[in-house]
Amino acid sequence: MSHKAGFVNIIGNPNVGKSTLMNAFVGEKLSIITSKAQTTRHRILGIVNGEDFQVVLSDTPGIIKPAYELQASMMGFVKSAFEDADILIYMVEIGEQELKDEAFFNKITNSKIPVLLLLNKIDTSDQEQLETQVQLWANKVPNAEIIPISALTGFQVKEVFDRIIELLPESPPFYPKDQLTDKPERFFINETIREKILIHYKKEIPYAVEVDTEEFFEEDHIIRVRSVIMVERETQKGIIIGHKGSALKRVGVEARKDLEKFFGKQIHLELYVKVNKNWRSNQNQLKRFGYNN
Ligand SMILES: Nc1nc2c(ncn2[C@@H]2O[C@H](COP(=O)(O)OP(=O)(O)OP(=O)(O)O)[C@@H](O)[C@H]2O)c(=O)[nH]1
Ligand SMILES: [Mg+2]
Repeated sequence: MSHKAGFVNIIGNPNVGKSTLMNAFVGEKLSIITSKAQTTRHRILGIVNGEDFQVVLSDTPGIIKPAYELQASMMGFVKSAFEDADILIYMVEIGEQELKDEAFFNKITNSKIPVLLLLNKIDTSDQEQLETQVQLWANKVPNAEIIPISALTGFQVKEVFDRIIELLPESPPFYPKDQLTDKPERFFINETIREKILIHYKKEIPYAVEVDTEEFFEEDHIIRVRSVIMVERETQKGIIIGHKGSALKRVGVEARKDLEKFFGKQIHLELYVKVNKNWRSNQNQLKRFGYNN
């Protein structure tokens, strides 16, 4: 029996719905999703296995002009996603006009591999706007196949997946058939906590935060976790903790609920906050947190 497999890498501007789409394909919440830009900071694999296929999806950070080391590393992940793709998914959202980074945009328009341009969030548009947008992107990226979708409602998501399978090259699988992702358990704990921080704190705070899980003990019926929330400055520490610890407590309660669903087990989650001065601009710290490319 023939077997198909390959890398399908999702790229695009921040906040267009890349992570929502990957989670929809995989059927698990591998990537965190919020209404804020720059939610995703890593390249995260989501693997969909069938008897005669393996689709290795990559969710990537939204494309930005990097202003500090962390963002430069995030763009390194995007770059790597261009290098090993068998199929590129370029996601745009309704109303969007351009990809801000010209070099990346040229890579897309000159791509030798198939490009699926997914016009997302069409649940928020009408027919007329949709037609104008399809025309706009057909002119800008003539080498792409344009498919309007809604990653949120699932509209046309199955059709995109079927098209991916058609386009996939013949190949043996790259990963064991029961593998879902390339990231370890601790990564999903860090990300779930960071999602709650993105949701509950304003302005610069979420962008100054990194989460590191220092302890992870799995017992029969419970997983015991201790994670540190790192901020860049003393003032941010106070804001994260909140009045009598109430803000931090809310993060802990909400993250624990999500993690219990994700792991299917009771979770004991201990959180504390630490200042790690300017970690976003420190190469060694970034390497330690997995931003090494
Ligand atoms: N209305 C609508 N909203 C959507 C759709 N897809 C995603 N969203 C919302 O758009 C926001 C961003 O979604 P994400 O999946 O986090 O976007 P992203 O491209 O991964 O963002 P970054 O990781 O920051 O680059 C969230 O609030 C989603 O719920 C859609 O099809 N329709
Ligand atoms: Mg994302």
